[in-house]
Amino acid sequence: SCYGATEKEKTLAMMKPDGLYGNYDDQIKKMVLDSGFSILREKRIQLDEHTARIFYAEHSSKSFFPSLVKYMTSGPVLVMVLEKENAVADWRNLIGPTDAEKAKVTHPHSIRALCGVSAERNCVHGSDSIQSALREISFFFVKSLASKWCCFGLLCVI
Ligand code: RTP
Ligand code: MG
Repeated sequence: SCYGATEKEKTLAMMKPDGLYGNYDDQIKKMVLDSGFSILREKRIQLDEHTARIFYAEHSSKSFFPSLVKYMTSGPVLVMVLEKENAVADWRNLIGPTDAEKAKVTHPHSIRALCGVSAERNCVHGSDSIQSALREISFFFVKSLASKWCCFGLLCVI
């Protein structure tokens, strides 16, 4: 039999340190709920260097990587599992483009336009694909939350 599954898609959202420092959390949560997402889980954590490096491993060869790791460990973050139809793409649309300075011009109603300040300090994260969402939800929460899982006798598969 199968567990943990609803038919709705999930994504990992995060308020980065500047999102929390700036006290944007209530405003961002209101935008999340007004846009039809359910917040299935949330937790406030302090990323250490090791965890930040693994989370953003895809960028490890980029010139901005050391600075990104410093930024992401500069204070607590709030990680959330959001659920809704089309959650991954819809959350990316709601947060807006990576460069928050440009977002203020091109996507003035986006979350990054609201609380971000630059290409780096963009105050929120969103998984960029369904595969990334699976990895990232499993990274911060229990794996069983990330997707549907089924057990056949003692063998359980995700
Ligand atoms: P995220 O993964 O945090 O949701 O952001 P994203 O997909 O929009 O952008 P991505 O290319 O994955 O970059 C990850 C984070 O690295 C920082 N960054 N800095 N200085 C720069 O040019 C630069 N480019 C990216 C940002 O914090 C970005 O969100
Ligand atoms: Mg990304």
